[in-house]
Amino acid sequence: MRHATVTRNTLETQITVSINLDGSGVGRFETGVPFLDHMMDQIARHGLVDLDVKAVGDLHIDAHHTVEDIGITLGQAFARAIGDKKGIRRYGHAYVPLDEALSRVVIDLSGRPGLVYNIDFTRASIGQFDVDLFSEFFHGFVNHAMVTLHIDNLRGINSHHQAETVFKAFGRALRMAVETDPRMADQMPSTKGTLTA
Ligand SMILES: [Mn+2]
Repeated sequence: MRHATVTRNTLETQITVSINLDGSGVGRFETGVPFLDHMMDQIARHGLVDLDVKAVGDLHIDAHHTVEDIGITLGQAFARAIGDKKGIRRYGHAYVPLDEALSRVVIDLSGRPGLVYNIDFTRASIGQFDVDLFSEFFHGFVNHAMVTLHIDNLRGINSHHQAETVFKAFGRALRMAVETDPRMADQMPSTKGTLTA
């Protein structure tokens, strides 16, 4: 089983993330940021990963530190769980629609952090949730998961739909990339022989 638990404590947030890449899509979230919980549930369900995220953050200021630090801690847990990447597909991609909205996410478990983030949200917030924070979440994730991630919302009118298609596509792309490829056996999916740097 490829799984990991990471706890990250700062003066701003206290976060524990457990991830099982070979799970069945079970999500448990107690972060105090319900819309982020709803989005991370998409990662679990569509990524077929088990994800348990507990966070206590300085929400009396705003959700910024909590959302960013959850992205960081999730990235750290992912990096630990994926291990040496032998025998995996490495690349993953998905297009996901939801009514009028359509998003595409492409991931490379490259060992190098990189984010291309292209979402033109039609509203500044979804309920209480500031949509700027999605960028913070994904930056935190890629910088610590050490992956290359291209996120494009191709169209959409409803901002809840825009966000949800991004997170569902992210889950699907992640699932494809972490899956073992039986033809790869225990080979590294790189001519360089390593994906750790
Ligand atoms: Mn929804």
